[in-house]
Amino acid sequence: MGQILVTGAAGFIGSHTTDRLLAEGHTVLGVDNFRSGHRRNLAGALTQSRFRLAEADVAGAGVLDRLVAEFRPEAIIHLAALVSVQESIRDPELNHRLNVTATERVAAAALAHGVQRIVFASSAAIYGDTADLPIREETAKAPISPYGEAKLRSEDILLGLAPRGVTVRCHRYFNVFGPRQDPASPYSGVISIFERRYREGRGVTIYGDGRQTRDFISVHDVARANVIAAVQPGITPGAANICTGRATSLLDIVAIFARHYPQAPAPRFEPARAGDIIHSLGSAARAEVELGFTARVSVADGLAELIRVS
Ligand code: UD2
Repeated sequence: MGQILVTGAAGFIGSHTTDRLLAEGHTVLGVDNFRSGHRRNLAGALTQSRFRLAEADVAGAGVLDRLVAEFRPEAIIHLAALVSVQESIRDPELNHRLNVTATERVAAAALAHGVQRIVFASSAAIYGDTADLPIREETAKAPISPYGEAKLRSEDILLGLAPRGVTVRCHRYFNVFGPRQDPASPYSGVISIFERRYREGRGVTIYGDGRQTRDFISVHDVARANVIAAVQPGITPGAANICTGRATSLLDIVAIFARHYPQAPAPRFEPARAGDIIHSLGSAARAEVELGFTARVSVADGLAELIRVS
């Protein structure tokens, strides 16, 4: 069993990844500054002796270096980030610090202390708005936000470590959903917003005609992909989409919620948001070949679970 360091461990994806590592018997050092993560997400992890939590800013000079020197992980799963695309537009400097400088710290600490693997939270945002669907990894990279640019730059930094013996896997997540996703902002993931509104008996708002589609992937599948990339022997370095390869429309999502909440008010329709893309869909083929990873949780099952635990 391995020693794995998880940055952003108290976040949405980080906490599920931590839970899965612990369930598989690994020892985990979680690092989080609680900027967007929450201690409550680690309630289960904190009861386990194989888990330790460090409250620290991974972008800070020397911070990660000290933690890695002491913990000696075999792998780092780097999920700490500024996660809001809107915030990256408002504050590009903060975006750079949290999404690029932090990655540089991860790379430097890995090299200095012989970490064998890095798994990195990249994003479909590196592709920008492309009409060429499904999006394969070879598709041109044309990010349209500082967030997407920083994720692409971070991939380059980390994949550049290959000649120095570090196996890096970059995971380009599509639209991740599931328990612990924060519905607080209007720009939070649509499923987290809809779940809360249905639970509270309020109707949802659909921007556009509802026929827009996304490749929604359960956070449980994402956590499983992260763990495979961190611990499975014989993984080759590289980048792959982490997606389902299936398109689901907002009307499909609303229909599923309506089965669980038959009394809910009908959705309100408003004009599409400026800059909204109509369709996003990934090709899941490369992750299957390179990681042996295929998403297992259907949107219907994922929503049923989300509704049950929320
Ligand atoms: C992602 C980013 C977003 C922006 C966009 C660029 C997230 C959560 N969002 O948006 O910040 O960078 O990519 O392409 O990472 N919607 C509704 N009602 C609501 C909320 C959303 O109809 O209450 C729509 C929204 O207009 C969009 C769809 O739902 O058409 C999905 O929205 P999303 O923000 O969950 O995901 P996405 O991929 O559009």
